[in-house]
Amino acid sequence: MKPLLVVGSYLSPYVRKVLVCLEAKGIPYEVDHFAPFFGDDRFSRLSPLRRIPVLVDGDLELTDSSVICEYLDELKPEPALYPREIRSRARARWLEEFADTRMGDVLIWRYFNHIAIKPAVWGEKGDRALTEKTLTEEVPTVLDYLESEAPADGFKFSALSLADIAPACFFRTVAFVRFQIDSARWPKTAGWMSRTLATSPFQKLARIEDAIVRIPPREQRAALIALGAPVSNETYATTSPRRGVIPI
Ligand SMILES: N[C@@H](CCC(=O)N[C@@H](CS)C(=O)NCC(=O)O)C(=O)O
Repeated sequence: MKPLLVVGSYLSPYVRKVLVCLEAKGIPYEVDHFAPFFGDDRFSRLSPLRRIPVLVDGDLELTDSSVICEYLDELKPEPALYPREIRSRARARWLEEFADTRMGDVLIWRYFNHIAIKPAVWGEKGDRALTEKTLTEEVPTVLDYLESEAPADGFKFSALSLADIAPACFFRTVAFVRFQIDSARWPKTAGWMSRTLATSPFQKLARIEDAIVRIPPREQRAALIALGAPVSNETYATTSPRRGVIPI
């Protein structure tokens, strides 16, 4: 099987979702690693919203992590990453949507963006008042909701599924800026997420992520190659960043 191409950064929670699915299913892949802002003109055609991840499978080009994960689950059904039973399957999709929309907004755009992306990509200072407000007001509402959904042990729907993977992907990215779930206040969520992050797909990716997270974006590709990560020969990246399509 020719490796699929994943376009996007190893450090993105949405890209991680796709990579975890590929790893769990044992589907061969290569990664064109770059933050979305560095995409060239060809990237704008590949990803009309200039967002990552993109999956390229021959002449099929897909954007949006949920669309891609569903495609992968249909492409190689075992192990299933959405529950088979339709009510659980619908709930898993909801938890995935909650993670992508709400956790993306709170943890990535109103927190991680101001601590990591603005300085590293744009050379700008982040809004510290906003990150403080996010931590004290918004993050607890996210964690309260997850606590109401968290399983006391194991995974949300017995086997590992997108209901576990999607939220864990966001906590992994904010762990880069030292965010940790307060296990005294949200014990079930802390346990659920640490069990999910301890699974082998997450662990394998963590070794790669740890090797690049503290080095400048422009040096990360070379570091990945040195590490033996499955980096594509071709890239949709260029050297200077540009603003995205959707204002954030
Ligand atoms: N709903 C999309 C969201 C993807 C997304 O927002 N990706 C971020 C990277 S973490 C991105 O490309 N942002 C660039 C932008 O919004 O301009 C998905 O699930 O793939």
